[in-house]
Formats: sequence, C-alpha cells, structure tokens
Amino acid sequence: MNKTFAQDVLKGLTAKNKYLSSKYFYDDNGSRIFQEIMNMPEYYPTNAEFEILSMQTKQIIEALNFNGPFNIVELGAGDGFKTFKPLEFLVNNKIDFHYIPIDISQEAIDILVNRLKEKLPDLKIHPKVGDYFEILKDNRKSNYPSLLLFLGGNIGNYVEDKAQELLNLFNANMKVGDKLLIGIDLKKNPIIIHNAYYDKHGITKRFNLNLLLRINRELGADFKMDDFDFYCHYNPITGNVNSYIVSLTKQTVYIKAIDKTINFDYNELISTELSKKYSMDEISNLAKVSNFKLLTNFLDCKHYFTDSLWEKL
Ligand code: AVJ
Repeated sequence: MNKTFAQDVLKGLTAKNKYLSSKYFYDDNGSRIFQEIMNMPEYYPTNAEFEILSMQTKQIIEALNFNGPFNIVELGAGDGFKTFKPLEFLVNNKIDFHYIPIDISQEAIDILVNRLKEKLPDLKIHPKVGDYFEILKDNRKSNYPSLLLFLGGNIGNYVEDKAQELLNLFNANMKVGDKLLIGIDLKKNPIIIHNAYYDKHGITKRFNLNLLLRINRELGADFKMDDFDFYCHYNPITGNVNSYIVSLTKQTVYIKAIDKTINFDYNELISTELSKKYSMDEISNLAKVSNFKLLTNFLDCKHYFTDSLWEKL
C-alpha cells in the first residue's frame, strides 16, 4: 500500500509536468478536511444530491421497475450520509431489499453500520470492505436484480477514456436489467463553480496541501507548507476544474522513502485534481458509449447536479 504510494509519488514528481493523484487526498486527515468542504455553503454538490435523494426517492424507486426483492450496492459508501433518507423511506415502506455498502475504509464502514443498525434496525445490511471490482464480481451471482449507486460526483475525477473504462467495468459486473444511479455535476454559471473550488476560506487549499503533509509523514519528506500555494481554474467550455499546487520559490525537497531530491522551479505546478462538469448531451453520450440506456435524469431544483439512472442493456 505504502509502496505504491511511494512509487506513484516518484512517478508523478519526476514527470515533465508534475502531478499527484487526487485519490491520495483521502487519508484520515484529508477525509476530515473533505467533510469541512462538504459543510461549506459554497460547495453545492453535497446539498444538491442530498435534495435529489431525499425529495425524489419515490420516483427513483418507481423508475427502477424491479418487481420483487432487490439489492442496493453502494460503491464508496463512506459514512453513508447521502443514502440515509432513501434507505429510511424504503424501510418505512416495507420494501424488500438488501443494502450492500462498499468502501475501502474499514473505519468509514464501521461508523456507517453502527449508525444504520441504531437508526434502522430492520435494514438488511451486508457491508463489504475493499476494492470495488473484487467485490462487484459477486453481483453477477446474485439472484436478485441490483441497483448500483456511484454517488457524489466522483466520476468527475476521471478523464474521458478513464471514465469510460470505469463504467465499462461496472457494466461488465452487472446483470441485464440492473440499474446504475450515478451522481454527476453539471455545467452551470462558472462563478458558482469557481466559488465552490477556489473557496475564500482556504479549505480546498488545505485539502490540496495535505497531500504534501502526507508525503512528509508517510514517506519522510521535507516539504515546507509556506513555500507552496494552491490554484484552481474552471474552464466553462471543457467543463474542467483543474487544481494545482504551486511552488512559490525555486527549491529542492528530499523524499527519504525513495531517496530522491526533487527540484522545483519558481512557480512550477503540481497537477492534483480534475473535477469535470458535464452537459446533458455529454451524459447521454457517456451512457451510450459504455453500453447503458439512460432512463431518467433526477435533478435538484437549481439544476446544479444530476443523479442519472442508467440500465444495463
Ligand atoms: C469528491 C471528487 C466529488 O471533485 O468535487 C472537492 C472532491 N475537490 N473540492 C470534487 C473535491 C475539491 C470532489 N469529489
């Protein structure tokens, strides 16, 4: 685990255009900072998706068109805050289903399971910890149809061909008629997006610089926080929010675990994250190229975000 982190850091920081993967944001500290981001009024995706899932549960369930028991498989369930309302609705309406939350973090799953057991004692819950794809393979063996949940807009972190690859993998592990509900952030007034990512509180800056702290801690490096800054930029044509760490001086950083000294130029960038925003047309196209039929887009009242319901063909 730490070895691949070291290898990825080496690869990214010795590339011509330096980069670090946003998947490394989420250590314990980073997950806490992400909670702070989700609590900012400017970070609209959380509230938008919460609104969709709590106000339109009935419509979403009807659109599944499953007549009988089914599974709800949530990929990257985290602490499960988003799905509480729909689960509560289903349990209260005595709908027969099994909930299978999957997350890479044992800690997150433990918190989720304890909370759900307390609040929804009748819920049939089968938590799984680990890699999506290993666990997803079991989905094809189930006698019940499944609804896969891939929420939060995480698809936005992938460039086009990687997004397709991921969706193809989901598709390959689904049965014909299974559904995927995928949370996707939409193109909108650029100022709204700018304020959500280049936040005035500096929380997103802390979220990014935490990557350097993590490298210091886990790989024995000597990044000095004051010598780096954060910059991000939304391009309303492509829909890309690109995030960077900026070196404020010409400097060197030593990383013990890989015994390597990295040189940074004055104002050199480390690319950290892509958060792509989609148009409705791009979403239809993405569904089509990954062998899904788009059934319905469930939008929030401001049309900032969609939970898009797709069927495996
Ligand atoms: C959790 C990947 C959906 O890209 O909007 C929030 C992460 N980055 N602010 C996103 C994030 C900066 C978030 N996702």
